Amino acid sequence: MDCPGATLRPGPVTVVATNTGSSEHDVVFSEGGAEIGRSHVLKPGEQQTLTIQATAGGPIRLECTVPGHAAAGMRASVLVAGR
Ligand SMILES: [Cu+2]
Repeated sequence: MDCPGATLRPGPVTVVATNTGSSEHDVVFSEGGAEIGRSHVLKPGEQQTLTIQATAGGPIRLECTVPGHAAAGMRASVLVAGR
């Protein structure tokens, strides 16, 4: 899944991760193959705020690392401006 129209500026990005589902999930952020942020495994209804550093060029990839979830589509990427 891409996030059309969503392009981040390089620099710190504050992310609010909210589990609106009915099972546990997390979200891991990576850029250029390196992990740049990771939430706890969030229970349904839990929320966590974290700050990641977006580097020019991106993209930043997001995925849930609960087994089977990324393969089921729980992943996305967001562009970062500049290069
Ligand atoms: Cu998940």
